[in-house]
Amino acid sequence: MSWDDAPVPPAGTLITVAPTGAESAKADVPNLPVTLAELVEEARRCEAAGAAVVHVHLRDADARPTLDVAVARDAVAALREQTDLVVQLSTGGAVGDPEDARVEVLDALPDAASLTCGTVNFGSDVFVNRWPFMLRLYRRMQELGVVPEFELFDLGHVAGMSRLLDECGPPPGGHVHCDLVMGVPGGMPGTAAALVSAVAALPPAATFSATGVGRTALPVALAALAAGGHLRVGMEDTLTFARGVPVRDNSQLVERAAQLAALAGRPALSTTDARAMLGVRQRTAVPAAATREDRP
Ligand code: KMH
Ligand code: ZN
Repeated sequence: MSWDDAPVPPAGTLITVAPTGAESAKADVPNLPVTLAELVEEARRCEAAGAAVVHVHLRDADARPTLDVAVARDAVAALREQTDLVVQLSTGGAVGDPEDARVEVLDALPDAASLTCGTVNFGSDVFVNRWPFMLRLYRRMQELGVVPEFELFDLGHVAGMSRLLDECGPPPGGHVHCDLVMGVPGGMPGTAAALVSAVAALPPAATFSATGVGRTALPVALAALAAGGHLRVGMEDTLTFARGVPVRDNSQLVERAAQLAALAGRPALSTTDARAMLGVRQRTAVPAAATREDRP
């Protein structure tokens, strides 16, 4: 018996940044990245700080949430050109967005896209994800080869994800990765106990990241690392860096996530390793010299 016989945790930590979201208004949060230029610049800084995936919500010319496919195509192209991040489009959009638009945004052909696995109360609203819609979204991702990230806001969503996998088979790339979105009023609380319960219910080979909204950001990040999970951070979920201190920008949150990951002995994964883990196609069009590992 050696003290080193304990199960080996994953070697690195996948850091996803969710820089914009659909819930905050630019008028209230002036440093929120909403234009394409702001999004790309923020993404570049977050990549340099340790992010490997960018979860993208789009805004129109008036900074309002949009699922317009042309806007999405431009964002996917610009992010691919100027970063090596895995580009994950949101299909959740804003509460109340029509189902057709939430599916059609996949025509922008991102590397990956979110797929929420059930309906949930969302503050004073309801974020509706009917079972037939989940099936439609998942099947379209399978057709297009877009890798899903299953968004789980509640314990019942874990069952929704398992039901999708049972009925439709594995996702493109073959690997199941989900994100526990915790602390939304109406969803599961952002506590270590809730995280442990959700993780215990995941399919055996699945990996997970977790994000805690608002003041649950740090406890959830620490619990996720302790449970062998990965991290999502960003201004979609957190606008306060510490009590009474507003977030400076998304890279500040990524830097802190990378520090926590390093302290946990599982430093931030490179974009190449993130692709391998998630089953996302490697960038064949990008010369090796342009990947993050090779940049000065
Ligand atoms: N904005 C929320 C209603 C996702 O991106 O897929 C949904 C959301 C989930 O953010
Ligand atoms: Zn989102």
